Amino acid sequence: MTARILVVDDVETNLRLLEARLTAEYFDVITAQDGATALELCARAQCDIVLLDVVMPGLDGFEVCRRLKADPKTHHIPVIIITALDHPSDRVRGLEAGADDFLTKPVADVALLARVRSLARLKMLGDELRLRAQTTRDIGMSDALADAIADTGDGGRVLLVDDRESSYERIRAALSGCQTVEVETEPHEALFRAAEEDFDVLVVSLSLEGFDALRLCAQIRSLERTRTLPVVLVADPDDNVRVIRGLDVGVNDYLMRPIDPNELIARVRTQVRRRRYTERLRNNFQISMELAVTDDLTGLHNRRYMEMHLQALFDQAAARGRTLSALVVDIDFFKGVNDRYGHDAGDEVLREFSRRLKASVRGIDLAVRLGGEEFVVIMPETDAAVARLVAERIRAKVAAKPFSLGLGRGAIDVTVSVGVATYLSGGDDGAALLKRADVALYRAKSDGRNRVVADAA
Ligand code: GH3
Ligand code: MG
Repeated sequence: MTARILVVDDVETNLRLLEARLTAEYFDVITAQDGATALELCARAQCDIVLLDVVMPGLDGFEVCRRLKADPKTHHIPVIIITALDHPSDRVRGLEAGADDFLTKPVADVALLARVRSLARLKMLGDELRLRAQTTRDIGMSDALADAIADTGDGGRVLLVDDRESSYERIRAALSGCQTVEVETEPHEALFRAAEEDFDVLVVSLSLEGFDALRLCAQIRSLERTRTLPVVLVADPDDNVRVIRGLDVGVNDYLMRPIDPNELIARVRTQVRRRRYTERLRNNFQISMELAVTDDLTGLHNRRYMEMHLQALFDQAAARGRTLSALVVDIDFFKGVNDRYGHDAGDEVLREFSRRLKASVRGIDLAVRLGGEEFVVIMPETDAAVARLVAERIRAKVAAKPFSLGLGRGAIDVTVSVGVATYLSGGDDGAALLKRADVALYRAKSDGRNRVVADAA
């Protein structure tokens, strides 16, 4: 998938120049000649990255950037500010407006493409996470965005990998006002610590003695634990070629020596904010996924999860020419437990039953609480005879030992009835299988309960 870049400049020739260079690299390019148009295009989700000129009539680049970053709809779009004014204070203004990066006119091809590529990669990762969060109807989503917008990027934990004392002392001094900085002079140790500890950003000196800093960066990118950890390079001005290679291996940002403390602060802040934003999305996604597929009371899978996965299990069984069985398990006279001992006691019985159920099935079996006191077990690669045995094992495990009601309320005898059905190749589907198991369960109930009945088919 190619990224779509919005180029914003009031001077037509500048627009065409950048458009031509980006199009030649197969980026999709759209243009705007003023800030208001740019904001509108972004709000309509028309682009992946914005290249923004600073000096424009009306809204200038800083203001456009500030507005993009303040709006939850456009907050996540990476912005590169392009300026002709080679003043360090201007770069810092851009970064403080929330820009993800800046380039100075005339824009060098390599720098332009390296930056655009690395931001495009990051944007796509972020998009994927946001999409997944939306798919699971994540309720915490808007909180994550609000937090991200309010986040100043201060108070992060920085691991500084640098073996020259004069250099790391300068960097530490610049950052220590707003971040917690730990220095690591040993690159191997740095990799280990990055994986084991909880850092927000890695700042790496490109000129390490006797070790290729780019190797460290590549290792950071390849380890599962550190893949998404932001890396900022600090380079000497004559090291441009290696900086470009660094961006190619996935370094997020760089600074040239002599270090401008304000620029360093702003760049690290940007990475800390970005890191926290992605982490929040990731956590939200995990929590909402778990909530979406788990039953609160018992920790078993829920009906929704079963409905999502039953078809896949069927397809797999059909493709491999294997069989598959389903059990429907229902607690006998459960209403009586609630009536006699209270709802809490009933809940405790459901929990204890779930533990016994789980202990009676294999890891690959899908144990589900359908709702109420009705449970389903889907067992891949299990024929009718084995399914019956498992059902009988569950029944016996429940009947063998009284259930504690908790809180010194004593214990009671509980029994279950089980209906069993096995997949017949051709014609059957998940709903039909469960229906047959249900009919068998009904017979187990009417035949006197505390028993297993297999579907006759
Ligand atoms: P049978 O042997 O025919 O299955 O009788 P039963 O009493 O188990 O079946 P019935 O469907 O009449 O009652 C089910 C009861 O389960 C009714 C409902 O109050 C109770 N129940 C459903 N969900 C929960 C729950 O989450 N916690 C508790 N404590 N009770 C629940
Ligand atoms: Mg029941």
